[in-house]
Amino acid sequence: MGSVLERPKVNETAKEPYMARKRTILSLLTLATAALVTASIASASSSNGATLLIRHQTRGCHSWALNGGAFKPNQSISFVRGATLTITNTDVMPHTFVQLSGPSALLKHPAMSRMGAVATVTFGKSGTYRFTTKAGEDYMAGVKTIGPDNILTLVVHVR
Ligand SMILES: [Cu+2]
Repeated sequence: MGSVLERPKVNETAKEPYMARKRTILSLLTLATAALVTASIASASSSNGATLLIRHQTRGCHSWALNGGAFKPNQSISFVRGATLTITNTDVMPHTFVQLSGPSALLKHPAMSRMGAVATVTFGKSGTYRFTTKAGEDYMAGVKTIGPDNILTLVVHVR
């Protein structure tokens, strides 16, 4: 730019706004690239699938865990569009996976009515989906639990 200032020709000063614009466009591109990198980091935490395991436990009767994480009745996860959640029910009672709100998810075999039954849910649209399960009666008599049965809830955010 120093040489432009040393030789102030009319046509070269006319270039200035163009050059300035070009720099602005370049820095916008840099920002856009940074945004894309940020987006891909964000989508790394919003995966394209997960597993959800329902188990029996004495306190609260049942709980569930995502991807081998902590068992707790209320879970949430972020997915990219097209992600599939695989649910396995190892509880001593049936659970039917039920959608409460959000865009319609594709549920396959939601009635998990034997030990080890598997359901899948596929998320085709962006939005916030809410689920619970409807628990049935124990498969066998004499199962003892402490406290009221947990109500399992799952919130799924899809980008
Ligand atoms: Cu249970």
